[in-house]
Amino acid sequence: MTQLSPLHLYLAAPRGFCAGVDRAIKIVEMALTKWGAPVYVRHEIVHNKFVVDTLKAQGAVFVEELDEVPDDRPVIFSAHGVPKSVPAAAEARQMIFVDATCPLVSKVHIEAERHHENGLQMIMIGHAGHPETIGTMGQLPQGEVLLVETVADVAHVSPRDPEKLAFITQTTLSVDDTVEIVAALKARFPAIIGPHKEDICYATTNRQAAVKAIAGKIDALLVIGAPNSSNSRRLVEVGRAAGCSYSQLVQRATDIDWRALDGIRAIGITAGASAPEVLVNEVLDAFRARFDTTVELVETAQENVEFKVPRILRAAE
Ligand code: 0JX
Ligand code: SF4
Repeated sequence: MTQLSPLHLYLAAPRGFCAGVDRAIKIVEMALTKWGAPVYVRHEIVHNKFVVDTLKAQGAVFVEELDEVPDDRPVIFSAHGVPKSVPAAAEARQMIFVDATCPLVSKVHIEAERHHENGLQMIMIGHAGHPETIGTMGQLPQGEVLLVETVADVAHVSPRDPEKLAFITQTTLSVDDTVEIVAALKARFPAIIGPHKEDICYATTNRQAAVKAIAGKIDALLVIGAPNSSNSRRLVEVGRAAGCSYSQLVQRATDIDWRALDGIRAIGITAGASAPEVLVNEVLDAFRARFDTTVELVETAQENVEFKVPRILRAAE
C-alpha cells in the first residue's frame, strides 16, 4: 500500500449555516408541511444549489419573480430580502406569502426607513445587482438610496444635501473593505450618520475572523460555497488578503483541483453561511482518502443566535 502524505487540515469555526439561513430553510420545510406541495420560493432561498435541490425534491418550486407564481399557492421570499413592491404585489393578489428575510437584513430595512422619515438620503455600501442590495434599496422610493461599491465610488456619488445623509451596508461585506469605504464616506461627508460599526452581521464577521486566524498557517484555503454567494466569495478574498495566495471557492468535493494541491502540507477549510455541513464532511472525507489527514478545529467564536419562524408557521412547529 502506498503511504499517504501527511496533511494538517485546519477547520475554521464558526463556518457554514448562520441563524438566518437555518430559519429560512426551516420556513420552506414548514410551509411544505402546512400547505403541501407545491410551495413557491421567490429566488433561491439561500445561495446554495445543494440546499435548493434538496428543497425542490420535497416540492418547493423556485422562481425569480412573483409573476411566475399562481395566485392560489403560497410563496416564500428568500433570506436576502425583497423590495417593498414584492409583498405589496402579493397582497394585491391576495396571495399567502411568508417572508424569510433574515431579521438582521430586516433590521437594515427598518434603519433605512427611519433615516428616510428623518429627512435623510441614504448611501448604501453594497454590491450592485445582489438581491439583498436590490431589496434594501427597494425599501425607499427611487433615488433615496445611492449605491457605492468601492472607495473609488465615494468620490463620484452626488447626494442632494451632503449635510443630510446616512449610510447602511449589505450584511455580508468584507469587514476590512467596508472600514475603508466608511472612512472615505466620513472624510467626504463629515455629517453622515451611520450605525455604530456597520450593518455587517455577526455571522459574516465571525466567519471572516476565523479565516484570518488560519490564513497564516496554511498553503491553501478552500471555501465551501456557491459562486453567487456573496458572503462565501468574501471569505475567499479575506483568505487571500490575509496571505493565503491559493484561496478557492468549491461547491463540493468534486470541484477540488487536486493537482493544484499537490505537495501541500497544511490546508484551511471553511464554509459560507449558506453551505450545509454535509458538504463540509464530504470535503473532509475526500481529503482523508488522499492524505494522511490530521484535522484541527480553530474556533475563534461561539455562536448561539436563533431566530423564530414567522407566526403563520408556528402552529406547524
Ligand atoms: O449572497 P449572500 O451571501 O448574501 O447570501 P447566501 O449565500 O444565500 O447567504 C445566506 C443569506 C445571507 C443573507 O444576508
Ligand atoms: Fe442573516 Fe447574517 Fe445569515 Fe445573512 S449572513 S442570513 S444577515 S445571519
